[in-house]
Amino acid sequence: MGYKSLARPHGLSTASETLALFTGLVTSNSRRLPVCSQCRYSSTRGPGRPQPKTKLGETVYPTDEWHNVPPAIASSIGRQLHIQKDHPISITRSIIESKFPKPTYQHHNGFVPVVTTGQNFDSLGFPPDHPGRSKADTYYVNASTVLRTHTSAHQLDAFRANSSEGFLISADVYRRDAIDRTHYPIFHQMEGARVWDRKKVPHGNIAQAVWEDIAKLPTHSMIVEDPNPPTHPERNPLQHGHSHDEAEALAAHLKRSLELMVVEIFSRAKDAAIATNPKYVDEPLKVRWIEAFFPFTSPSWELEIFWQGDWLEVLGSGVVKQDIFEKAGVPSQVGWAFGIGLERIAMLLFEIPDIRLFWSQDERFLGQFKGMSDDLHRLKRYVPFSKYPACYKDVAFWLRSSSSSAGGGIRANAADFHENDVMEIVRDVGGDVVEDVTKVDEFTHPKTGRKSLCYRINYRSLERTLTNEEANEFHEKVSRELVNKLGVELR
Ligand code: FA5
Ligand code: MG
Repeated sequence: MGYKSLARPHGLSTASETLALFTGLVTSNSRRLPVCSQCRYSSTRGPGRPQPKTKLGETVYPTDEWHNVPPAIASSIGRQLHIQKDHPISITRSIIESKFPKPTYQHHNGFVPVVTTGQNFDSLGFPPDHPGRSKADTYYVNASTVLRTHTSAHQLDAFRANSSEGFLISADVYRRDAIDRTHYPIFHQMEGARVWDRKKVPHGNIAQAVWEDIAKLPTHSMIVEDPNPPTHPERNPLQHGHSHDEAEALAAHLKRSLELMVVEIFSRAKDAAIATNPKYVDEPLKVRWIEAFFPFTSPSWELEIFWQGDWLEVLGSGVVKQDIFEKAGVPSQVGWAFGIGLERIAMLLFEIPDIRLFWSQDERFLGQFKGMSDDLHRLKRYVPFSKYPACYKDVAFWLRSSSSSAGGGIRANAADFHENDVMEIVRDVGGDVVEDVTKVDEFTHPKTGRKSLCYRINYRSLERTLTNEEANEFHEKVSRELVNKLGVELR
């Protein structure tokens, strides 16, 4: 969802957003609909007509014009790869959990993915016009209910429960996103947090208490690039009410805790590589902290790991905004939080080359991890069973000019076109047979002002060789759906 790249600084949440947190029914200004928040009947629906509904997992939810959960996503709810025995996502979760042990950290793995917009956005101070709230980025069940886009949706509730100094929440999250080998519309995150209470630490000295806890953590010898100061007035501001010493101590505890987790993952990855290939030669590990922005932390950072020739972002983190502790009824607490992508870590750990593999039910994939949940010290790298040929096909189309009147459905004129709509159509038609989708051309006609786009789709099954006829069939259907659903004109 690019919370960092799309996000921008904002003020504290308004009274109506705070209310939304409790009711889960108030929607932001930009999304205000003619919907009665009591009965949830839209004025566009006549009286007596049945309210449309959808079943997700075991629960039936009312839907409205915000509903955009496609069947392929709805039917994957409940797979819960993060708790499936011997699944690499679940193994990865267990290893990370071992570095954040009980009772300091409580571990939660069963939170339901359907949450309110209050939980997913308002509670975290997302401004009403934040792009992450758009239907282009988020799966809406109805105007006030979404499939969580991140595990941070449970932060405020966990702080309110206040049942331990720290917690880990692992769960499936959902985003309308790009298609490539490190992005998938369903993935798994782990949220982590650690708090200290001003009223409980000696003399209220948070910085000292945190430094004492840092001294209890092991050290490590991994080389970490971290060129920036803990806070920066414009790029990474200190929060009002926090001293520089406090922010520095919290940053140091957060970073050491997460670095120790990375060291653990890589030492296991190395053992797994040697178990698979005794002649394996280790490559030097490169990690770096970079400054980031999230509406719910300040200062904030992302951690990147150099992997297969490129920097791969694995987590976002920061010092929790005091506003959240206040809303949670624990204003004397301060702390840090992080959100990590479990697929990305599992890909590093087992050298799994494509994120789609995690959804495979093929024994040639799943069979390779048998028994590992019970013995986390006996990991082996994934051995690709085959690489089937790629089949590239291009589709080029004109968007409607902004002035042309649009009919029903999503209509792609230049102003409201969103690339994620293309991604979803491709995904709906091709499913996991699509490896990636990239934009290869874009131009605007100098006379008519119309915009043309060209996307290249790579059809490649993980499990078998596709025939050219099959790929053509997928591609023709994609082209038809682009016309039907987006109203584009094929070139
Ligand atoms: C977040 O989701 C924040 N909630 C993280 C956070 C938590 C920040 C607590 C501060 C405090 P972001 O959108 O960057 O941030 O996603 C976090 C991680 O999820 C990424 O670093 C990446 O590892 C993973 N991720 C994001 N999008 C995808 C995707 N489409 N497929 C697989 N993994 C993804
Ligand atoms: Mg990010």
